[in-house]
Amino acid sequence: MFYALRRKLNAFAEKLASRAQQSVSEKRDISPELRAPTKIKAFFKKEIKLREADIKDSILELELALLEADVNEETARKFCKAIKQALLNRSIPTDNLKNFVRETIKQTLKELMQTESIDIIALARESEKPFKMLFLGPNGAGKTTTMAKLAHMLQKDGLTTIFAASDTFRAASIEQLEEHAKRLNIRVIKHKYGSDPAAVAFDAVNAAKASNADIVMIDTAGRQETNRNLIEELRKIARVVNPHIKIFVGEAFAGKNLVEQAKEFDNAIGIDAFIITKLDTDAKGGTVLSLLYELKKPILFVGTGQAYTDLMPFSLDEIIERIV
Ligand SMILES: Nc1nc2c(ncn2[C@@H]2O[C@H](COP(=O)(O)OP(=O)(O)O)[C@@H](O)[C@H]2O)c(=O)[nH]1
Ligand SMILES: [Mg+2]
Repeated sequence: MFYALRRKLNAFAEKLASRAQQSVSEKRDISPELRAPTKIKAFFKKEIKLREADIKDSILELELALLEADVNEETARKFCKAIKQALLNRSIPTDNLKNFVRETIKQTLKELMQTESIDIIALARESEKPFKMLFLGPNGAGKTTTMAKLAHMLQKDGLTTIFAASDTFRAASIEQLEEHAKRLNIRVIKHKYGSDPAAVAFDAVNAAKASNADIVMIDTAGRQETNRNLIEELRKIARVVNPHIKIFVGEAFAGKNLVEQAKEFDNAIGIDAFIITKLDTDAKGGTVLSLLYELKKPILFVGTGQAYTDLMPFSLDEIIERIV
């Protein structure tokens, strides 16, 4: 038993190390290549201003790095423009030029993606009971799994959850939720397949009130494409139970499509925050940057595997570090 666990841990550590190695070696070189006039100035002065020609190649490499990480084209171009301005308008210390440029790039990216932050555990604690969370997003993104992970996390904080099986559309969705619930000792409110998801959510809220549960998590169906019926369904749930927070769950590697879907959901229903799943896969995470920039909503957590404990706080620094 002990050795099996040790082996598992070692294998995991190796996997992490090889991924870190890979991402470092795969990074593009975004160092500036000083042209003659700037080079000469740099020789004599403590600080210099870069010229467009000095950073042309770095900016191109940066744009490629962003595109390779799945940042969408338009967003990548906007990022590069802002970074170019930041670099051209600044005095750069000549003894630390490469580092300074890299840090300026990272800092500018960070500023472009700044959002408010939400402490969901504190919110849930302070809220009137039950705190109602609506989960939405495309099919297979990880909504149901993420709900289970989050309920597990909140459980450790002493908060009790009730699940609403409001995905009454996809085959086996109710059983999947019940399976998680059984393992975590959580109550599920369900109706039959094909029934009204809003009625399930309504019942779950009442059940929570009756049993003094802290939180209701409402699972919903996703379709491959956003579809009018789905949007209407979600709107109805939102109208009937008036959730405190609407969380869009999306996969890290879904790319441009995900940003478009998130925008559609946001326009139709209003999204308050994101959870991004599958960051343990090969996805570099550029989708996250596009989402943050285009929708300006906080990312509550990221999913990093299939276990209940694979739900981590989001770190913008870490994502940027993967790319530049
Ligand atoms: N590797 C990995 N797989 C995940 C993660 N989150 C969810 N999954 C898997 O993605 C698949 C779809 O998840 P599910 O919760 O059913 O998605 P839903 O259709 O949005 O409810 C399942 O096999 C999950 O185990 C994650 O962070 N990492
Ligand atoms: Mg599901």
